Amino acid sequence: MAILKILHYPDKRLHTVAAPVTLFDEALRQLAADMAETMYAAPGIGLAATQVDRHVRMLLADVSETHDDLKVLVNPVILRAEGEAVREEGCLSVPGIYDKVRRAERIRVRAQDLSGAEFELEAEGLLAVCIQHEIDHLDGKVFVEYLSPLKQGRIRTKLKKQQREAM
Ligand code: K1U
Ligand code: ZN
Repeated sequence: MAILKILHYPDKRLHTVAAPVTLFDEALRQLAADMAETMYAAPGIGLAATQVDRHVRMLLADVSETHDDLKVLVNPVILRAEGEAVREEGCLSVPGIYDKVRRAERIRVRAQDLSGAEFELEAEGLLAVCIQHEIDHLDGKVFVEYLSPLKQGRIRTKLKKQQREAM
């Protein structure tokens, strides 16, 4: 397994729309294993393939405290979204920035597993928020895009400065 490099906002590659997965092969399983290692090491509760510069529709989520409830969703589609919740979000691609975002409170998702088998999942609370956040990544959207243009500008300036200082 390997720890992959996570792209940081405002990297343009984070705005790539990921392609559907059509091949459920060993390379896909290896990518999922590497993404899991990367997510747990970060540490994070979710990770989309987009964030590690692989533009295929696969996301991981594990909101358990014990890191033993890994969910791998390939080609996820939200079938139903209900209610509204405003929660503080973070993002491994936007380090050190946390802000409130309004999303659906409960969702039903259809996805495929690493063998290509279809399944459906009901999620609520943090898991529902996390899956919506990761699907946004697959669609090329970063959570800061829900914030005001003023906040987005400040975040961009702060992260560019951090990146310059790290060079
Ligand atoms: O997509 C990502 O960048 C991962 C992100 C997922 C997420 C967090 C909160 C709300 C919505 C989506 C993170 O995991 S940020 C880190 C984080 O929230 C966390 C890290 C360790 C323990 C608990 C939470
Ligand atoms: Zn994120």
